[in-house]
Amino acid sequence: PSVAVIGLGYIGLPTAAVLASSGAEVVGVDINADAVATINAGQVPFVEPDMATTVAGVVSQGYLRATTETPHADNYIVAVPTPFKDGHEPDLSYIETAGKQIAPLLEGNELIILESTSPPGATEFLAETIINARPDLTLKPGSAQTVYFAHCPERVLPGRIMIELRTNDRIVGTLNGNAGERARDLYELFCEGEFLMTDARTAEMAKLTENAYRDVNIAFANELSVISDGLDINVWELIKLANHHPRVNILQPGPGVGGHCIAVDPWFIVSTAPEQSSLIRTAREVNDSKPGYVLDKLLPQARRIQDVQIAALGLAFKPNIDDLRESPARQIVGQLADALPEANIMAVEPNIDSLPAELEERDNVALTEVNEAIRTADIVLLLVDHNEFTRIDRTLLTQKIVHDTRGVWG
Ligand code: SAJ
Repeated sequence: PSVAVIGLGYIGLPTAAVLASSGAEVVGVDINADAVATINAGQVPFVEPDMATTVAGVVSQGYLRATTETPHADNYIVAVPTPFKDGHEPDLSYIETAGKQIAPLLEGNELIILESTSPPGATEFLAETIINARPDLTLKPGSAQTVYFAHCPERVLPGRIMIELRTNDRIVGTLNGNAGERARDLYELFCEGEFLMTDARTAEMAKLTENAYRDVNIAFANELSVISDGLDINVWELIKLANHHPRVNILQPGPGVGGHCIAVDPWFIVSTAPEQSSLIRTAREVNDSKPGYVLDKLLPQARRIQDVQIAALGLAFKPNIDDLRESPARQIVGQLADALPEANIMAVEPNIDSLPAELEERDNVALTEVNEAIRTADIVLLLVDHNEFTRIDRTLLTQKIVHDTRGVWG
């Protein structure tokens, strides 16, 4: 089959690569000409374990090529971003643009799969965008002019994408006709998981539900951590004990929830049903308030020390990756730098070579090696449980004020 993957980001590129390595003829489309050139040279524009070798292989064998011009294909996979605008309203403009790019190329009988995480109704919106641009086409199944739409949300975990693309179960939501069956046939080329067939709207909501569930559970843990602080209880011990119960499984508290999924997707539910989503909204607010709570605990201590030296361990949004997007650690370090102009903040992030621009330009923040930072620090603030930090020699921490937001040092 011929497949065009629209959007070569964190989901589109790995998906294009595994499809191509399974024998499909894949064209990847992206507006970023640099990313396109990089891929066509057999390289990758971002790091994901095992992706580089797959991309290099399929590009050199001619199964995958990248372009900025959308081609005609029998199957389209739309994997563009769905960020939110101010007020946490979903921004469907990338989906709309993708639809307008695809519409003029259609001949009838194509399958268009939306993979982007989307608010309920987004697949219908994509279909309407295309049918409005091409009134000669139809959603009514069975004619030569029918175009078929399905929603197959991605659910892969960054850092394990190349494995989980093949092994995760796959939700397939049909908008019209046999779109779901056709989508399943396509994904079966590489996906060994179970296929769970439903309608497009339920599929959209299922993806949001998974991430909102995790967000609510983490918010519960974060709320417990604040309660425990006031009671002089170690929240990690508390949760470990409670989790021994066979029907209790509480996640871990931390300095906040980051990344581009769990901190974003629940808002799509809230904006769709604001009156009914009070728990989901509150969970988001609890998790978003956690960086401020960490700062409120630390700042009074820091202000009591002249020319205070602070080691801030970790900038990524979660352990053992280089992804700093929507990272609470990064936000905390930025706000520390604002609040303490006289401090020396040693940011430690073993997975990057240079600080992000907003920290790089500060005089009081420097990227520092972990042992050096701990040695000179008055205060050690652990923000991310990277392996490099969990295994450090604890004796280095005696004499220091320690804020361990991940509970890794007991
Ligand atoms: N976190 C905690 N405590 C925990 C677990 C996580 O504070 O116990 C924090 C992390 O530090 C991080 C954030 O939550 O800042 C999110 O990390 P994550 O590992 O929970 O999830 P993501 O955002 O990397 O990936 C999620 C996954 N969804 C679920 O596990 C339900 C992934 O499978 C999805 O494909 C992905 O979102 C997505 O793209 O939606």
